[in-house]
Amino acid sequence: MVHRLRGLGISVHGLEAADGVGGTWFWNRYPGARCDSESYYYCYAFSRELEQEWDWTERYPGQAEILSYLEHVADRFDLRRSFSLSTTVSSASWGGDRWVIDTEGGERWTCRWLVTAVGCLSSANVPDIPGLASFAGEWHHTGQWPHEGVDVTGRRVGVVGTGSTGIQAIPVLAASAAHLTVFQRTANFSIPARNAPLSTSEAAGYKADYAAIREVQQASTNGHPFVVSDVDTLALPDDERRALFQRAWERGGLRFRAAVRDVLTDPAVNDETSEFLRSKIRSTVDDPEVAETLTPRDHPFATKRPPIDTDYFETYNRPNVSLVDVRADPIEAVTRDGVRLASGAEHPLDVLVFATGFDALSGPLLRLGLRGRDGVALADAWAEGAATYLGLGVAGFPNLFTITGPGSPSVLTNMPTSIEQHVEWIADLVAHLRAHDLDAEPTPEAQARWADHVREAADATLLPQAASSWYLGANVPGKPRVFLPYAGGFARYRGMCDAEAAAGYPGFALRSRRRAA
Ligand code: N01
Repeated sequence: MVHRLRGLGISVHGLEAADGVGGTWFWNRYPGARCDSESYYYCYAFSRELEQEWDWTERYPGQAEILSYLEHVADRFDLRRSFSLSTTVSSASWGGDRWVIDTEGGERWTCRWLVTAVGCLSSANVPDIPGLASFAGEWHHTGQWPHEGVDVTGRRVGVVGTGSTGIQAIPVLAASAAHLTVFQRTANFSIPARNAPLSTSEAAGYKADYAAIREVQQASTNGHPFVVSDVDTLALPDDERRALFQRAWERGGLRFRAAVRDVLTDPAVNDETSEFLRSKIRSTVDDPEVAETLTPRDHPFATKRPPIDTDYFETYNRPNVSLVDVRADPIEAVTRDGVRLASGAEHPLDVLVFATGFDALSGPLLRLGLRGRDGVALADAWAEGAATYLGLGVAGFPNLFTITGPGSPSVLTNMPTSIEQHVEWIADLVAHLRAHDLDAEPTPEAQARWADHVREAADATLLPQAASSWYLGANVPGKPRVFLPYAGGFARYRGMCDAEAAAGYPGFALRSRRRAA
């Protein structure tokens, strides 16, 4: 965004809480942290030179490699001079004709346009468990992992949470811990990632093919360069259907979904797919009781964000790993020595890891302390749940634009693709506002229509069936239940954003600054 606005000749400055660049990849340094999108397309597309000069080394990039890439981008485009690091925004208020931003360090910034790039998954959700402060060992949330690392060699480690993060961290922690106890509340589906080094010829092939790869991404439902199969899996004989699932399983990763048409819209297709994945858990995990506890039965496959893994289910065959079902026997307290369950069972621990996710999508924006027209706090405007127009702006908050905000495809897509689409769209809007000396904010009518459409788009899929999903805000106690991301597909969404711009932004109230002055 900074690069793009600079290109328009606009004075731009970035405020960043961390003391380095990298965002999610700066903070999430837990053991096993790796991207679920493949490296050749989990990257920027705005610079052909950048695409060609950067060499990815693995099918899925690890945290350290992505962080080096982002540091390279910051240097390559000379971005650091436009950022203040270690600068946490404490509040931002619309002052009538500009935004006034205060930081925790006592600085004050003003700007005409405020663009948020705070990410969707940056507000750590640490469960409020009685006694945590009394724990004599060390505890960490995966999204705030110590930069010096945590040596678990020979120690007793507990992990709470079996989402994408827990599923990545558990096998790596188990390899060095004396004992690993996994506290599972909801069993999850997971597909083998099948990570491997990227060969020179594969990497060269991707580089030669980027124009076509980007085209497929732009036309896709979720920003991944996968063409969704047109095979009607239900029409196949059982053995052929299983063979299709098996081939997709062997190829691994998020592209498993692309092999199964209608998996998120047709319950019968989803049932077949979910049953195939459950059979894989049974055939991988030696102890049938442990396998049953690990088998998801409360939500259809992919209605919660589907994790991908390296040896996740295999890890439960290790003698130093135990699984505790905290749905059956909930965590009652953290004690000085470990975790105590409602039954009174005690699990002594030296290290406790919370892989418990985030106050997703709305949380990072609420933390900014935003106040719009008439001093209305975003927290009040969103008391019934986050509402935006196109996920790009909020009624009552002039000249505020939200990269991958709630109500946009964001977390249902390959994030760099959605981020770039928003950056381009916001840059065009800002150029329009500057050219015509206008302020802009979504109209309440457009925002209400969009909220209806976001709901309809989710209801046309099986996604709302996952009752405990963070897509719905269900993972944070007291958070309003609203389906937050837009599930209507990336290409369709991009078309709607383009149409909004082409029509002169009819969903926005555009006010002349001259008249206001
Ligand atoms: O968080 P999650 P995450 N007691 O919310 C459990 C992205 N990501 O950090 O399902 C006990 O998915 C909770 O249980 P339940 C990706 O988009 C990407 O794993 O609520 N358990 C669940 O098992 C992902 O989806 C990548 O019943 C508690 C877990 O903690 C998103 O980040 C890698 C609990 C939280 O799972 C978030 O994933 C990792 C409690 N009080 C993540 N509270 C890559 O691309 C929560 N849980 C690499």
